[in-house]
Amino acid sequence: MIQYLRQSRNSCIITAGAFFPFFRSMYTQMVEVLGGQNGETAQERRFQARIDAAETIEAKDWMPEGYRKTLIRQISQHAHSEIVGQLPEANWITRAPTLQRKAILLAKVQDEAGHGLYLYGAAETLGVSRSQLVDDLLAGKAKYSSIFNYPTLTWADMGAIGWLVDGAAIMNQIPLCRCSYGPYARAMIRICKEENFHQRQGFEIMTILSRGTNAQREMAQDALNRWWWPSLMMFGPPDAESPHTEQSKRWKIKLLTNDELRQRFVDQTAPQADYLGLQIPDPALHGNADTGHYKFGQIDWAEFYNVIKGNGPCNRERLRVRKAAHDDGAWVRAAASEYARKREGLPALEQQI
Ligand code: BYC
Repeated sequence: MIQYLRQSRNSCIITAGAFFPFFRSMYTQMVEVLGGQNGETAQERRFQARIDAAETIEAKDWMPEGYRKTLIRQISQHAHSEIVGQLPEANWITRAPTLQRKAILLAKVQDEAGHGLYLYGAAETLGVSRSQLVDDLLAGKAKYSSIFNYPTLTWADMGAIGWLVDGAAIMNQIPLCRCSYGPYARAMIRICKEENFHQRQGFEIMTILSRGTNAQREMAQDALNRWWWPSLMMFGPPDAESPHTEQSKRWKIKLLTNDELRQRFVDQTAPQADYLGLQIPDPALHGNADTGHYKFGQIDWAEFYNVIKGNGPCNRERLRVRKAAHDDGAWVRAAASEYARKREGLPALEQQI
């Protein structure tokens, strides 16, 4: 695998591993590059020009260390979110109201596992191992989405998660299908197709409940009350307080800012709540005919920061369950590694069969 070892602001060494021996002869040398404006090296300027020209960056291409690190951070957080995100919904698989609902929920939760795997795979192309990423999660060093630290108290929460949480996820992730890093963008295309189904199944649960008995309508309203504000927090802190947005936009790791995506989500979701006959729990929410956007009330950012620091209602429980599942799976990983090791010893022809 290629490793980029940054030496100083204006120089870097690029080494290529055994998989790309020709890189070794071409590039294993100190590459002196001219300092440019804003302290950018010529190599960094060429890289930015590729981004500005909407070229896709691939795993073997040169990239600034900051770009690689930002991608690893974002993609791995995203992968962890998919994996931890299975837990709140898995809580309802055994209690789904019908066999059909159970089958749908089971398929959705399995999809989340698949999304996690595509994303860990995309992160691995950047030279980090999956086991390192998982260790960071279990040690509490890596983040996952704040939204999965809230409890799922009723069946209506399955509807609210699909409608709001997957709805917010799609809003965030559709632009990522056009992000600058090829392996991430391609993983996102596949994920978004499945997220669409997830969002629709959630909205359908909410539709049935909101047209049902009084008790069902109340249950749907209660779920909306609890999931609305945490869903708005999913998009991250306000732009003015987001340390990563500006650089990530420049690198096209993010295509839109946190506030832009949040506004789009509110604009899309408020009319859907009207259609359901449910009340969004925000007295300040109103459509503005002049701007074509909904204005909404103040988000409780103290709650958001508290959750991402590890103090949300379910943070400890989520990590405890995740760690137990990881420990329980140790024998599967050992068996798979042993199987792979034995296969590597087979002649090439047999390996292909
Ligand atoms: N939760 O400068 P900012 C899903 C952190 S999975 C926790 O704006 P960035 C689904 C942020 O990491 C949904 N932490 O950062 C799955 C940073 O901390 P560090 C997951 C958050 O990266 C199963 C700090 O706050 N989606 O939908 O430019 C079932 C400053 O923030 C959160 C993705 O991961 C948060 N909500 O922007 C159903 C999408 N927000 O790292 C559904 C990909 C911010 O410096 N990720 N932080 O310690 C992104 O688009 C971006 O990473 C974010 C944050 C918009 C989330």
